Amino acid sequence: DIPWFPRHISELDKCSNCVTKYEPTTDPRHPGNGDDVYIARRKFLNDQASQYKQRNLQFLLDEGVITTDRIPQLRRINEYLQKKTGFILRPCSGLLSARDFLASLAFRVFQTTTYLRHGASPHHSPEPDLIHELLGHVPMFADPLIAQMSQDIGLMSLGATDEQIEKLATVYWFIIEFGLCREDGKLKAIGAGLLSAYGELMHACSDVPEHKEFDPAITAVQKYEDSDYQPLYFVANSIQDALMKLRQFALSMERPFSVVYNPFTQSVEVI
Ligand code: H2B
Ligand code: FE
Repeated sequence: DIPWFPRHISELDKCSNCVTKYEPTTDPRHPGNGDDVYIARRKFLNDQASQYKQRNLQFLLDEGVITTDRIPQLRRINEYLQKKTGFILRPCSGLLSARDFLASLAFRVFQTTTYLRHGASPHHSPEPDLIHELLGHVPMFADPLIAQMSQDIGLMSLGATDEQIEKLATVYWFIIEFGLCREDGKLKAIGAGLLSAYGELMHACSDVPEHKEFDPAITAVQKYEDSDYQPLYFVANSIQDALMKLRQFALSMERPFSVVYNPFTQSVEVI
């Protein structure tokens, strides 16, 4: 019994199941809990995100990608990314299930939140927000090799078992979200979760947490912290090296069929 997975980019309309936790409406730990203005703004944005349907995006050529005087618009970023690597951002309304998130990568689609973290806690965000997506993830998707490896990992996730998805998600977490690498003997952040959270970035590169060498087989079964700073980080040689190992790890997973992506029709064919 193979779990359902998207066969065409338009079926990502069915891949927007949010993991409901850490909501400002219900969770007293959320800094926006009780802030009705913030909750209403976030609801307005998330209602739009959940209405979103896949379609060809209209690119405006006469506008900048990111400017200091306004919140960047997905359309402009997409225009830029499309030219660089063919990746596109599509709005989503929160942390997605690992299965849905990884399935999207198979189509060179990055599901991105459009709300901002609450102003009461600017240095750390236990959930994705626009700053995390744009500063942490988007630069990676503008790199052709990283884009290709991300898509490969996405393709390997399609129809995978829950156990395989859990392992992929764990390695993804420790590398793409919270990974470090060593450069000239110094620790540098490669993970999007660190690049978008100044407080945790300082913590990660200090002597306080434990640092272990990145090895997907070991990393895949490591328990992680998702509501506070990590007590343990994995260190790779470089982001390319880390993604290559993650891709290799994904390719080694058993699956009773294989998939081929057809970029002309934006479809996955199963063989
Ligand atoms: N959902 C959203 N909206 N953004 C992410 O960056 C994200 C996600 N990352 N769901 C995922 C999970 C990832 O860390 C792995 C695959 O679980
Ligand atoms: Fe992320």
